[in-house]
Amino acid sequence: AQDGYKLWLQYSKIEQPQRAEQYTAYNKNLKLDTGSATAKVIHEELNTAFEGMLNLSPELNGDAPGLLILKTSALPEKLQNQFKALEDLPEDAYAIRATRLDKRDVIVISAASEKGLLYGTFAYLREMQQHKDLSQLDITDAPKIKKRLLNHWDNLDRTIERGYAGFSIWDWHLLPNLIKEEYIDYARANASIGINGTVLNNVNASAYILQEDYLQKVKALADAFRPYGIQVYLTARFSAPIEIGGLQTADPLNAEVQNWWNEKAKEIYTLIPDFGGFLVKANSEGQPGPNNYGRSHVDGANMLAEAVAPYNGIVMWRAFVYSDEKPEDRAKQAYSEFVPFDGKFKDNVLVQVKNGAIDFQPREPFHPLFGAMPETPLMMEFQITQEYLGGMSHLAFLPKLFEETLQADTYAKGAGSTVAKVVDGSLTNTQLTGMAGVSNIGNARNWTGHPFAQANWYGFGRLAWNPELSAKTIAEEWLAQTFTPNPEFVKPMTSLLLDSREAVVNYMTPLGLHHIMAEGHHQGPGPWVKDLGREDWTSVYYHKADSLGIGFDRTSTGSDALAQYAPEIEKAYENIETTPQQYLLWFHHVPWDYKLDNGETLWYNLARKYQDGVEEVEAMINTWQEMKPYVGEQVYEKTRMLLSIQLEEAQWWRDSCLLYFQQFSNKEMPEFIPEAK
Ligand code: GCW
Repeated sequence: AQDGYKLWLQYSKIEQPQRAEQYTAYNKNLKLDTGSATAKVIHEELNTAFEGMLNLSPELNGDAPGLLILKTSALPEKLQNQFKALEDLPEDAYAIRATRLDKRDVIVISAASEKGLLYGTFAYLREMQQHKDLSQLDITDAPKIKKRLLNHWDNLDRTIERGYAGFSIWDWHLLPNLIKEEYIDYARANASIGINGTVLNNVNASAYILQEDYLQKVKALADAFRPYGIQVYLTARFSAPIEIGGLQTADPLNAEVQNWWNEKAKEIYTLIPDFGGFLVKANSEGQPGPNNYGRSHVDGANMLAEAVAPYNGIVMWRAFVYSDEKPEDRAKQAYSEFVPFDGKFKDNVLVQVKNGAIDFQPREPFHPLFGAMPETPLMMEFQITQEYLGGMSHLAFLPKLFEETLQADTYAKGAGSTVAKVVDGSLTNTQLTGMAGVSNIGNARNWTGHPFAQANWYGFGRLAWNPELSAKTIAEEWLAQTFTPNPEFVKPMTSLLLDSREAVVNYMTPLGLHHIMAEGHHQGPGPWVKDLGREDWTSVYYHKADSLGIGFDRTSTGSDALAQYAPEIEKAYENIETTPQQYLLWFHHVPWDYKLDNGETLWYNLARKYQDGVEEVEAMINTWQEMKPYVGEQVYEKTRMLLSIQLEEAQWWRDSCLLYFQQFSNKEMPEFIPEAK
């Protein structure tokens, strides 16, 4: 059944006779050194894939191989020259070539490392699943980012913070003894898109994960993931020395505390020699941290960095801070706090920064920290789970959002200094680079709840490998592999995916509005939310609607958050006329009668956007109806029902936001807005 369990690794039967013939000719005889655990994984994957696509069990290491998967050093001498390019690339790089060997047409997949061979194999299978002509293959590819990580916000009781796909897949109770099939399929899926690390537990951390019994469970997972090139990481609760170590303090400058972390690191690395390191949320939303002891983020991060440094571990220190005391615009606080620390962190520390300065909104300008800390490796944190984009019920293709942030220009070193170049290190020649995605996976049968949320996991992985990939390419790849490469399906569905995120922006937070979601769970509208005990948590604070207008003045007449951006941006956005419309209300408090480019007022345009959002969901529903012949019954029905929920909720957003804002604008509802139900 097409219940979605197999994700994009469907390996559906190839019906087209010419393709099937070509694929069988290449793949029926396979040369592969199966000595290592990773090589065994490669062999198994090929068997599964060829069985599914071609009904073929390839012969292994016979006389006349059509597919050779060999480290470059093990290639027949006459082929070595064709793979020279790999010498200058990172060891995860691979090359795939259709070539000739002993008068035969062959495909060669080669790499310097076993991991490279694994990635090359998955890339090859990706081509096959898209029904590409193999006789022209000539691909050389290398990851542009070193640490490509999922962040699970999974708690030890298996609830997931902001998770919409069931409970955690980590079955702590049955670990370390039971290694579930799901763990292996999880590893396969991640390896297939180049993800090479996973932080198993929530950043709002429990210290218990660091206790001996839990570390045994973590070790079992690390052992299961290792052949797939996936390292395991944990979050470190800053107060763990007190909570599980029996110390009086967690002060990072206290020798006993330092010693406790050093010993803890030693204990972990004895069990898990390739443990990746720690992710830390400190002094943020009530979490403990170095500030509790009058110490800085640098003191805290460097202490942990020292503990894991002897084992090549890293520390990912989050910049998602906004202090309880300071009345400053929340959008400014991370920058204010972290920029002075530039260059002060140890070499094995990355500062992990969310894509925007507020919090994973449907649309945010890029975080001003990108480009502002040239002496510090900055790791991108995207949210794959849809905390603010409709949770489990809305179809929103996030690679479009990720692409928008990555391609934004920071101007840090003049025009063309994109966020992607900050994150991949090329702008400042930074060696340690990373990208994290807050996972949307749970124990749902199809992993992600919404069938189309799988595309966001897929897209995140592809962009972590290569942040220059386009959302369009990702959509096409994912659709072809998950459903069918038939262009009559892929073409309209690619448009649907690419437009879907803008639809959400339109019916939730058009024209630069943000954080007007309902309180706490963040699902559905709540522009009226006030008095949450702190001004910077209330929706009213973000939209600031009053009789004069709407929007948050972040120019020099307001919070001046704009001054945190490069002068090119600051200058353009300081002026309402030259501010991109999509960020209008992010940076300006705009009069209701202000005329936008189309000559209509702000009020009119706001209403228009909300209505556009609703109509875009209607269009999605129509497109989906036409896709019925191309997809399985189960996924068709499920998506159809989810889209109808999305439509209702889009209408709810439109009606409630416009009715609420109308109290301030005092204007008639434009005629295209249907009467609210
Ligand atoms: O997005 C907000 C969420 C919190 C989350 C926090 C963070 C893990 O509402 O649930 O906590 O950000 O990123 O730390």
